[in-house]
Amino acid sequence: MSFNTEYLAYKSQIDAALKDYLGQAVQYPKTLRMSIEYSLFPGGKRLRPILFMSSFEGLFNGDQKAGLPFACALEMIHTYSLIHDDLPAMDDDDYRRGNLTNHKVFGEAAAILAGDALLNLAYEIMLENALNYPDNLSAHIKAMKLIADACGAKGMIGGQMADIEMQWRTSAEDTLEYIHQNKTAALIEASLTAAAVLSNAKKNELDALSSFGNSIGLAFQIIDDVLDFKSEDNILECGQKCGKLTYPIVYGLEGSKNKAQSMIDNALANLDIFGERASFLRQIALFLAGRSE
Ligand code: GRG
Repeated sequence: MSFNTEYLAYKSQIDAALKDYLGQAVQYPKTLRMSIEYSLFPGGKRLRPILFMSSFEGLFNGDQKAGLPFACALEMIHTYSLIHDDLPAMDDDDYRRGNLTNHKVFGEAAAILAGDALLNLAYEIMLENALNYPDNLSAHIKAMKLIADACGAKGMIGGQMADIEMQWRTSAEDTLEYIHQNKTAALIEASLTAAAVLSNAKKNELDALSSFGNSIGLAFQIIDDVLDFKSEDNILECGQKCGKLTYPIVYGLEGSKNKAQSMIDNALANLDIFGERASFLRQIALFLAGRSE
């Protein structure tokens, strides 16, 4: 099967499961339902759930039924973070994925509540799933905790706060790393390590996936930053005006590209212990390295 076919197969499996969960989760109040649905569908790349499913099934032979609730929960958490990130109090964006942002369509109150509901729903479905696996309950709890940690105050929320407030740490490099490690990389890393923990994987496998996830997460953010800049002039202008700390501002355009490449190399090296079983994950890393949008 080609990489694209396999990617799309995972994506349609995840989309179908998300539709099911949404159907069961909320019909009334209608605005809440529509606001959630608007951001969840058609959605984006579904990167985090695909990372989870491809490692859970591909590396550890995990059972699809046990994994899908985790995959959907990861996408729900990601979607909540984007809805809230776009709000006027945060990034104040009018468009996401080429469409009006959630609050522009449904208003700020509905957008805040849709995000809250998605975050809650993520734990509702993971907890309900855990009850179906009493023999593996401790692994379910550990995997959920790992996800909770990644998106809490010591993870995504902390990273977002630091990004907004720009409280300086010891240096620009250190501050930048803290922000993106937490805002972006933590949930990507947890999408892989949760699969390992749920599968009771060996420590070296967990460590390898953790390092793989962290490296692609940071590379993903660096590439995202690089795509926002067209030239070194552009960077200087933004450094003076936007007040945001990004990789090109700290490392320059070429320096950032080199940094992203070395992270992708490190990510790939970490997959060696899995041999052929990791070929899909390898291709995801290469896809992220070469993405143009
Ligand atoms: C509001 C607590 C809270 C956190 C928000 C994720 C996040 C933290 C902010 C998003 C800001 C941003 C543009 C980060 C760059 C990297 C990133 C996470 C991009 C969006 O993720 P994709 O590309 O999105 O996986 P799609 O559209 O494919 O779902």
